[in-house]
Amino acid sequence: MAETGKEALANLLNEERRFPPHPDFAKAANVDASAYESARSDRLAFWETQARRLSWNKDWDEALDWSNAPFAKWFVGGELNVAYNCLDRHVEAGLGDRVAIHWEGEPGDSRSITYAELSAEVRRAANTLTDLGVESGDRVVIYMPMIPEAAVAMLACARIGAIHSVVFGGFSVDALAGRIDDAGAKLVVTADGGYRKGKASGLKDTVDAAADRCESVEKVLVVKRTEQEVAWNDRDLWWHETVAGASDEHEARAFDSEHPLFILYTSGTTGKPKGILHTSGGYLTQASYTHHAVFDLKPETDVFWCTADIGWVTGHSYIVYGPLSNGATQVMYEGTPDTPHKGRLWEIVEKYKVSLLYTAPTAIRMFMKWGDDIPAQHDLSSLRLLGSVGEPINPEAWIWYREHIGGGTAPIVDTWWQTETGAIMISPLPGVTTAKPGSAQVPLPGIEIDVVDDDAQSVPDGGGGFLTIREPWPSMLRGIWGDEERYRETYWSRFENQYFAGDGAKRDEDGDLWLLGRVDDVMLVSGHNISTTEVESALVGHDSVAEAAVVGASDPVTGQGIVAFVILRGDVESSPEHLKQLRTHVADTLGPIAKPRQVMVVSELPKTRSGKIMRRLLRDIAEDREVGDVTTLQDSSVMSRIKDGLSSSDD
Ligand code: 6R9
Repeated sequence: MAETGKEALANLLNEERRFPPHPDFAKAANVDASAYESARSDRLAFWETQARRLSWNKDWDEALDWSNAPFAKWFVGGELNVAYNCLDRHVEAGLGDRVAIHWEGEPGDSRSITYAELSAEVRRAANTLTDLGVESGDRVVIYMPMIPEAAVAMLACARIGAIHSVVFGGFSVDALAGRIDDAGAKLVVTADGGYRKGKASGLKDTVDAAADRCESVEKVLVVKRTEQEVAWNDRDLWWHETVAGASDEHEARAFDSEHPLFILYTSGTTGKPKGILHTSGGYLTQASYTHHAVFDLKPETDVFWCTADIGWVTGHSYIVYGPLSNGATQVMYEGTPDTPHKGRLWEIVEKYKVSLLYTAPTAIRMFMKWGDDIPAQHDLSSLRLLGSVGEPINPEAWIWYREHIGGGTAPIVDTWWQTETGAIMISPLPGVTTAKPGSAQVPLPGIEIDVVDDDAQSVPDGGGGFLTIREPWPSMLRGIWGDEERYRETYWSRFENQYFAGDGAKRDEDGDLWLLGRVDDVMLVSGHNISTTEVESALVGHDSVAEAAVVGASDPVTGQGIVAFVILRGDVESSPEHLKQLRTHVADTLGPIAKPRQVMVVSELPKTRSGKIMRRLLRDIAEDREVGDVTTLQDSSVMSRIKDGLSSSDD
């Protein structure tokens, strides 16, 4: 641990396991080490080469205009149509019969949709949107379950130059109305409902209540999915009565490379949600290239599956734009992983012979808790690569994922990125990088990442600090919708000329990056900044623990004391002795400074819809306060259940 007072973040965890790529995988990989060299010798030329993987109606004059920093323009003067790039060009290349989406409904219904079919449906939807008065630059809110029409609606917007804003199908009337209002959306696309946890859950009533409050909404387009009763208003139209009958002839007009493509709201930790704005050419270039490079996609043979919801940026970049621009065949699943049974995901992997799987650490830890025997009942031998996104993956979860899902051989790509970055920024390249469990490792070719101290100076290898991005990248956000100042303030004011990501990180002795969680969550114990991630990983490293969340609670002696919430594996029974063991285990792994003051056993943790633990709420419990704003929780009743069921140990 660094001794100086300038230490930004302590470096406690030591992980020695190494997994080099299998030589056969490396030999056949889409991208080899030469990509790093070409990006290093000419970064902009490297990104121009990646942009040429797409089809442009008009070539660009300049790769990057950064003269108005922090507002970037990429592929300046170029023109393209994003939807054409995702669909029509594959059909024109003779791939119309290739399956684009194997869709699996929660109740067990399924549909396989080819590129020709998806392309035609998007053209019909584009004609319908135009008929409804939606024009280039207008905003459309999409509030849908995980059904193919969600992707169709997004692509129809892209095709006509309308800006989509997808809102999670689980969000409340308030959250939805706030987002509709902020964007001034003309149209809302929704469904009667969707299936989750074995039940039809309604969406239309939430849209009705939100639209009643929002003057901008002119029409509501409704897909029939669950066939439940819905109220009907003058502004409502059924999808099957409009889109289904529309013409499938539609010319894809070319738009400027910087034409806005979508807004996606991130909740952030406090305040009003930020509408993150993305544009066309640069975004698609990086979403497409990273999908090709990081997942090693072979479109002729692979079956890709990203389990994210479409309302999360991961669903935008790695269900819609990345995979479709690359002509991939992919799986899309409507429901939850435990419906009707805990092996549902593995049953789907087996059914479609999924070869590339992309999911979140929260899901992996849940599978660990459910037990090894569940995936073992299915043939998972088709899987040849696994991905992780959303949070740091604890080394033990990484090892479990590789062993029990990846057959002990599949490489794992731990991909760090954000809504704001648009696409993957830090990740191993599966054919190049010797993997270290728990580390996202290296910036992708063409991406300049740093870890800096409070004074914006790079920390040496072995040091910890703040993760920053030193150079503009193609899929970077172009601002916050309607709030230029907040964009500068949030991302560009803490360090001069560097993008501040809000994450803590350390650089190990080899220069590899380890993400350490949000800097807002860092704990200050006896003058040391300790990351939540390292303590959580140490706890998950104990045989009995499936999942852990730690927070710093104010402490009269140490400033903050570490309070841990743990979910135990399978049938483990807790006892005061066991909880004491856990505290000792952390001290043995990381040093006495990181020993939790208190460990509490819980059966669940408060999470956002993308699976991120909301430590702010746990801090309220640890400090015995009223629990704060729970509106972005996946399940808002979880907090009272946690409070009621606590059992804990302290000295
Ligand atoms: C894609 C996405 C962004 C935040 C990010 C960081 C965390 C995402 C991670 C990771 C460690 C990874 N995060 N991937 N932390 N390792 N591989 O998640 O976007 O929902 O905007 O969240 O998620 O804290 O800053 P978003």
